Amino acid sequence: MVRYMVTSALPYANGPIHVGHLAGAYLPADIFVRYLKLKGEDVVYICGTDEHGTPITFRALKEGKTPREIVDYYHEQIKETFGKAKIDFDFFGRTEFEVHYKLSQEFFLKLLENGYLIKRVEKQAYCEHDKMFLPDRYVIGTCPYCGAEGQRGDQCEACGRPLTPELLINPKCNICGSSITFKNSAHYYIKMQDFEERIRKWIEGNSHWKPNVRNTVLGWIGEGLEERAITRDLNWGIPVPLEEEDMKGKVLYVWFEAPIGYISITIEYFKRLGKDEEWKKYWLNGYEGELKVIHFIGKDNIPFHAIFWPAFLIGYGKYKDEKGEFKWALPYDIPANEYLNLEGRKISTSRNWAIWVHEFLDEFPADYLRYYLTAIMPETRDADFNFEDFQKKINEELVNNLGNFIHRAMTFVHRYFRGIVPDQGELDELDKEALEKIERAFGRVGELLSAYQFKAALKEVMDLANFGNKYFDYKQPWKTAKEDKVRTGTTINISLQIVKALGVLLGPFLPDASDRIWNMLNLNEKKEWKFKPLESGHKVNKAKILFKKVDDEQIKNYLKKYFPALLEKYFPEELQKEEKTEEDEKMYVSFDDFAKIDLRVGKIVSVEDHPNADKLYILKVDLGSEIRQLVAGLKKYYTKEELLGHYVVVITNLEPKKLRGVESQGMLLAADDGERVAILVPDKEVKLGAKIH
Ligand code: B3M
Ligand code: ZN
Repeated sequence: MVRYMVTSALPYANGPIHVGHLAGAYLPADIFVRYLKLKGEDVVYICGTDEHGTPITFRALKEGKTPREIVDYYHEQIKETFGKAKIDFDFFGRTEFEVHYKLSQEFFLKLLENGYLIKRVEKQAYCEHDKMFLPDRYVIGTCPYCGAEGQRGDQCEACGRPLTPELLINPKCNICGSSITFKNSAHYYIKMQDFEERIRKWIEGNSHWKPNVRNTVLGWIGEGLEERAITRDLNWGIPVPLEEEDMKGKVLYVWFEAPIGYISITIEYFKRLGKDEEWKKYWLNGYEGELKVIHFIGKDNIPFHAIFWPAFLIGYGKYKDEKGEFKWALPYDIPANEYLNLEGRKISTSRNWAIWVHEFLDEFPADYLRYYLTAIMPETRDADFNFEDFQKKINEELVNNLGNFIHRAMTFVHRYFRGIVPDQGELDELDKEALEKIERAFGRVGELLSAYQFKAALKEVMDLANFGNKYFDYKQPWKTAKEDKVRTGTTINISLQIVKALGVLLGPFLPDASDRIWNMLNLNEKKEWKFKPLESGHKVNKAKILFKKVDDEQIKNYLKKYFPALLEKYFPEELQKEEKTEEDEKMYVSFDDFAKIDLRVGKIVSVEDHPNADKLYILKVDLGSEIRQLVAGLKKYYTKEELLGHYVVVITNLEPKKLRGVESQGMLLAADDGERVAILVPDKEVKLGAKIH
C-alpha cells in the first residue's frame, strides 16, 4: 500500500487567511486527504505557520510590535480559522518548534559538509537612514525580468520569479522610502547550478505533474540556475549554526528553512503521539514501503517547492539511523493552483481587497464557502470570487438541487413508511440505472479527485443529486402512494440509496452536510468510499433542512460590516441613504470663518510613543519659528521611521487640548477613507511655516 504525506503551504504567521489562500493550497488538500481517508489509505496531513523572515519582521515593524508578538498571535488566529473552515490537518504546527531549529541547522551543516555551500562577501542592500541591511521585503523596486513596478525584493508578484533586493531596478528602502546603498556582508550561497541537471531530469520525468506547474519550472531551469544566498542579515529567525565571526547575528533564509518545516512538524506530531520513529515512514524513501509526498501550494510558491526544496533534499545526502541509510523522498507531486481574484481584481492584503475567511465564516456556514470555492477552484486558470455568483450557486445548486432532493426522500419515507426503509422490490430499468449511477459515481469522483480535478469531481456529485430529483419527479411517489404501495416502496428505497451515497460522496467537500446526512439516516457505521446499500427495515431519523437560501439581506449585512467597498456595486441604494443624511447635515462655512484657521507647513522632527495610549504618537513639529507638540492617532498607519522628517500641514491656532494627559498644540491634516489614512503634504519644498490658503 502506498503511504501518503500531504502538506499545505505553511502560511506566514503575519496576517489572517483570505479566500484566495483557502482555495489555493488548503481546501484542495483537505478534500484530497478526506477522500484518501474515506478510502482507508494511510495518509498524514501536515501544516503549520511559517514564522520567520522579513514577512514577519516587516509586519512587526508596521504594527509597532515584536516579531514574537506577531507570530504568537497569528499562529493561534490562523489555526482557529482553519478549524472554522473544517480544514482537518492531522497536525498544525509551527516553525518555532525547537525540533525545527535543530533539523534546519542540520540541513545547513549537511549541505556545507557535502560541498554545496560557499561563503562569499557580497554587496548587500543597506539603508543609511534606518542603519540596517535590507534583505528581501525591505526593498521595493521594479522587477528586472518582467518590468512590474512596486515589487518586493524576495519575489515578483507579477511574473513569479524569485528575486533578490540587489536585482531590483530603481530600488528603494521599503521602510523609509529613501534610496538604498550597498554594503559588504558575508553570506552562504547554495550552488544551485550543481543541481541543475538532476532537477531538470527529475522534473522532465514527472510527466504526471499539472502542466502549469511543470512547464513554468522547466522554463525557469532553462534560463539556468545560479547561486543563491541562504543566510540573511536579520535579527529574527534560526541562527546560522557556525561559530564564525562573520556569521554572528545572522539567520537562515526563511525559504531555506520553511519547507524543512514539513518534516520537523511531522516529527513533532509523532513525538506527541509517543511514536518517535514513525515520521521516518513518511519522509524516507525505502524506509517502509512506497511513499508519496504531495505538496499543495499556490502558484507563487512553485519555484521554492519544485527547484530549491528538492535541491536541499538531494544536497543533504542520506539520512542515517540504526536501520540503515535512506534518501529523502522528493515531492511526488506539487499540485499548485492558480490565483483566485475577487470581483475582477487581484486579491491584495495591503490594499485590503480581500475576503478574510474568519469574517466570512461569521456570516456564512463553512460548507457554503467550501462549496463555492470548489465550484470555482482556480485549478488551471485564475478564477473570480463574485458575490452574486456565490449567492446563485448556493441557492440554485446547494439548496434547490442537493438540499431539495434529500429533503424530498427523507420526508416521504416518514410520510408513507413511518421512517422505515421499505423493501427494494422489483426493479425496473430506471431503478437499475439509478443503482448503476451510484456505483459509477464512486469510481468517477474518485478518479477525478486523484487527478486533483476538484471542480469536475464536485460536479459529478451534484449530477447524482440532480439525477435523484429527476428520478423522483418521474416516479411520482406522491401519486403511486395511493394505488401501489410496493412500487412506491421501491422508489423511496432507491431514493434513499442515493441519499446515502451522497452522504459519503459529499464527505470530502462538505463535511458538515455529510455528517448531517449520516445522522438523518441514523447510521453509526464508519463512512467508506464505496456503495454499501441501506438495508430495508432500518429506521431513519426525521428530515432536517440541510441548507438555507442566502438572501440579499445577508449579503448586504456582510458587505456593510466587512466589505463596504462593494456596496456601491450591489446595493447602491444603501450608499444613497448614507449620502443623503451627510448632505443634509453639511452647512456652508463663510470665507471669514475659513480665514480664521491658520494652516502652516511643518516638518516632523521627533516621534515618541504616547505613554498612556497605544494608538497615539507624540510628535514634535518644526514650524520654522517654533517647535510644536502634537498628539496624533497615526500609529496604526505609520511607523515612526516613516513619520520622521515627513512634511505636514498643521492647524496652528486650534485650542490646545489634553489627549490622555499629554497636551496637543494643534492638529495635522490627513485624508481618511475609512481604511487608510494619508498625511497631506505640500507638493514641492517650501519654507517651514509657510501659510496655506
Ligand atoms: N509561507 C509563503 C506563503 O505563505 C510561505 C509558504 C511556505 S511553504 C514551505 O505564500
Ligand atoms: Zn517580474
